[in-house]
Amino acid sequence: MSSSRLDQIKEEALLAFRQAANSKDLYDLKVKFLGKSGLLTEVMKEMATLPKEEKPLFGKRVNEVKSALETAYGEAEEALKKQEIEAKLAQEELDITLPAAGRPRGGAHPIHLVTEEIATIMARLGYALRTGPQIEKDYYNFEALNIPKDHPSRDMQDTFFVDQNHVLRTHTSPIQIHSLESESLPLRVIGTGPVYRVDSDISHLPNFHQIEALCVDKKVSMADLKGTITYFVREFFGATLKTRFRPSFFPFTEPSAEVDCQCPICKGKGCSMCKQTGWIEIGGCGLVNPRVFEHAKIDPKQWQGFAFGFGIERMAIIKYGIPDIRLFPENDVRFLRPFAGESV
Ligand code: 2NL
Repeated sequence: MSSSRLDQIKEEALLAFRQAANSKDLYDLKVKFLGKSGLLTEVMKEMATLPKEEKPLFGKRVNEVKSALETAYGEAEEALKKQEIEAKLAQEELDITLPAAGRPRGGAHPIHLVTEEIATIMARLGYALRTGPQIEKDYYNFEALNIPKDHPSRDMQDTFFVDQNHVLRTHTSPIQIHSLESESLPLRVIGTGPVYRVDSDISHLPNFHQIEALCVDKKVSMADLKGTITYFVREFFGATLKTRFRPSFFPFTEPSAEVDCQCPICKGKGCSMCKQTGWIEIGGCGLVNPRVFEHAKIDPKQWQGFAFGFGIERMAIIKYGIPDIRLFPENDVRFLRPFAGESV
């Protein structure tokens, strides 16, 4: 009786495993036939009622059936899993042409763009770009530039001191001093980068940017300086704008001048940017003071030079009509995006 019951369970289980509609049903069948209180366990319990001599053979048969069912279960499980994955894949449609969620692109900062533009214009005149250290010895920032010991810029109130002998450079001129010391003459370089001053109000930042040009050659004159700046202003601000020079003073140039150009916003007619004057100051210039050459061990009787310097924030403000210098370090994307060539 037990033996035929065993065959019956086996046939029933094999059929049921094969016909299971999904993994869940199949698992329930496993519990029903092979589980701790399943049918096969029940049959095993009957073994106790058998005569002693039939027990080994019966036990062997139960084990055979058990292993046959386990194999069948494994096969059925695998087949169902495969089926289920295929059904899922057929149902889930993956549209690889769908655009991904946008990721905003970065762009160059306007200070960087203006620096590049100035460097590109000056490169056409043969000027090479130099940067240099932002921490300078007192000598390079002041002494070599003929800035006297009692000059206000040497005061703690105006300059960030790193230690007694080192400062955060207050202008880009020390870059040019390094060039004078290390490069061969004649020389045409522009020095650019961040500079630092103890200064912070609505129109001044403690950290801003400058660009300076230095030309050293034989028989360099004020006419060369004016010609170079006039070319530069036309290229940078617009071909029709005039440039004018007003006498001024810098310790490192003699003679010295302030450079004005016709206001690029109103083209010289008068507006709020140029305070109705039609002119706007863009920087300073002059012929290299012979004392600067002497510091750099260059013979001022043999060599002359001119130099000029601009504030980069100021150039950008004038060119693009930017209302507030504090926008530059703020990094508000609404301000930066149009410069990066993206709409707001
Ligand atoms: C300004 C004025 C200026 C210079 C910078 C210079 C550099 C050397 C020798 C002589 Cl190594 N001069 N630079 C000269 C005149 C003016 O900058 O208003 N900058 C924002």
